[in-house]
Amino acid sequence: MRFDVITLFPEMFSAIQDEGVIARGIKKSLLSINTWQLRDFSDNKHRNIDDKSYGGGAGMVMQVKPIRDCINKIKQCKPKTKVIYLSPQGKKLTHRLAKEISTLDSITLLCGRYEGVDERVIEHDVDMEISIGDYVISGGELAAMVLIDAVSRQIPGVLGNQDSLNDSFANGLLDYPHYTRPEEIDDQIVPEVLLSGHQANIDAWRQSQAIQNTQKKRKDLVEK
Ligand code: 4H6
Repeated sequence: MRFDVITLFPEMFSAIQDEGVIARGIKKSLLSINTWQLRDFSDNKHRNIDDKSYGGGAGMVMQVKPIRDCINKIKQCKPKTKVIYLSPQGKKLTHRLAKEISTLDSITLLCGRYEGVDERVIEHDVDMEISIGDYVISGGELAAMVLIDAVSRQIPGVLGNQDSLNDSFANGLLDYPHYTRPEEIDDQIVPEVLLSGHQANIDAWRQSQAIQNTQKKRKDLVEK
């Protein structure tokens, strides 16, 4: 999978490219991230890509021309790329949606700043508007990085083992509790079954804990 990212802050993406799961995926050539500085598509010497909002108000709006030119440039190389705009108005990102996106060959992520992009970009150039949750953040970059991480983990071979199969949500449930050494600390002990060596009992206990956890912490997931 190739991610092309359109942003005013390409340096932010070093946060996910230099270490961790995504860095490993890049090393194995299972994925690549290409950033595009939107200011390079400005048509003026100040490198502006935004202007005042029609109708008034304080905020600035990202203009159509630089964004459209940048997308068209990416499409010269990847004509079938799906353009995703990260915004609070988008369809909510879930495990299921991340998995669907992970089957695509090329994704272009458009990161908004200011008040977002001119609506005509959404109408004409954007294939899918996605939100990472019902809250506002200062720019689309962090949302794009969340999407890149969640999608990349679903690409076969990106995770060392195939533990994504056991992720919370992969089976519609939350995770079971985890313990490591020591067996006892400040009078808190590890559940006996985990020390028993009886794998069938351990699996059954974990499954039942996952169900109880989901009941207790996320009733909404159980009802669905
Ligand atoms: C598009 C439009 C994504 C992008 C407006 C982005 C939350 C999410 C942004 C804005 C985002 C999400 C700019 C509006 C800052 C508020 C960038 N916020 N905003 N939930 N912010 O996925 O002001």
